Amino acid sequence: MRKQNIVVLILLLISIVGCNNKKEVVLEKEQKGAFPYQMPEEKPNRPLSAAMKRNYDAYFGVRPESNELYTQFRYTKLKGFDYNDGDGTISRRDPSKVIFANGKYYVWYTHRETSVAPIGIPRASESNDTIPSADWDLSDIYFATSKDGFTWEEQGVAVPRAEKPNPGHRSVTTTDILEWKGKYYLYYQAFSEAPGKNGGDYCPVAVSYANSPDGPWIATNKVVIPNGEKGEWDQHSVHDPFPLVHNGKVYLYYKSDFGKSDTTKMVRMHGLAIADNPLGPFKKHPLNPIMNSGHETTLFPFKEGVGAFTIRDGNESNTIQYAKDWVNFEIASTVEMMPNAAGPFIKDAFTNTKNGRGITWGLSHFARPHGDWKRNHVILLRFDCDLSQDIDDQSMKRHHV
Ligand code: AAL
Repeated sequence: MRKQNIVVLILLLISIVGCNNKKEVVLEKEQKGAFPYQMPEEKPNRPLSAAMKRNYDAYFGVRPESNELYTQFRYTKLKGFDYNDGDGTISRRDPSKVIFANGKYYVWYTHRETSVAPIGIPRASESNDTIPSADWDLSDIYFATSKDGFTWEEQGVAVPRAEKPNPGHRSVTTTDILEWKGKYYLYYQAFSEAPGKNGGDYCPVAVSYANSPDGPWIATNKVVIPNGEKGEWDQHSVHDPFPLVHNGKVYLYYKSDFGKSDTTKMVRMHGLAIADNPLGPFKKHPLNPIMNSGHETTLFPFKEGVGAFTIRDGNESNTIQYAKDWVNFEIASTVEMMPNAAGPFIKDAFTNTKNGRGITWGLSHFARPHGDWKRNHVILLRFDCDLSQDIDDQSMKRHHV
């Protein structure tokens, strides 16, 4: 009897497997033939090539023509900043987000005014205080205002270099703005030695605050986002602080240049630090780094999550990414000609929104517009884009340029 049962069981198994194969065969027979003219909206239940599988997967799940997080970028020269500056001795770079207050737009940025130092000079040492070692060495933070976002008026220094030995006495750069309970906070890279000395831009982040965007700014002379401990990914550089308000807290995203110290092998990734109070203490997220590519940080609340520009460096450069939980980023689209160091105008950057509207313009920077790589000179530009829930015809987004 037992033997018969085993034989029956084996025959049953063969028939099931056979049926399945038959089902596979039946599917192929039913679906045989060219891919249909009207592209199926949903992933069709038929044998697909790797490329067509990707066409329906999360990464490419939404084609650019209907992807709210796809955009092209347009650039406009600004009026009011003297682009020539004589022989280009003034560099303006790494603009903050743009805010609107007192009936006008405000932006803050790194401003370096020194004799023109050719690129590639031996990295200046601490003693060599007159020759900048980079576009952002020996810099101060300036601000400018505008009525329309195209014509700007430079207002002068907002945050000067600190007094020795306070953090930032060598250079204060790459700032960003937070508005919180009626006060304003500028976070910035606080260099205490020449950027590039010993091969890396070693600096933490410090903060100054004011009751008005016009200042006066009071320096806390305190580091609020310290370098990581020795051996941690962000032990050297904490760059590009980018604060937003989410869940009633300050979410401050930043970038670190880490790994090999010489710039050709440097790895650049982004981290997140969160605080209940703009002056800290900030707690670095345990999942850091939370983005594996990119350079300067640019993010924007979008629906319940946050969008991010991933520019220039890394496997996922030239993408726009999205994190529903503000921590775990997925690729939402691949784009081109992304703005460097973009500081967008974000209506709901600080409103603790649960439905971010997105962005359509801001300022960015452009290096060596004269094409002479031996001459440091960086200028500010305006960028326009279509990363907004308020654009009614998403399909038009591919036909701007
Ligand atoms: C920028 C930013 C940081 C770096 C340097 C100035 O693009 O990534 O600020 O230190 O370059």
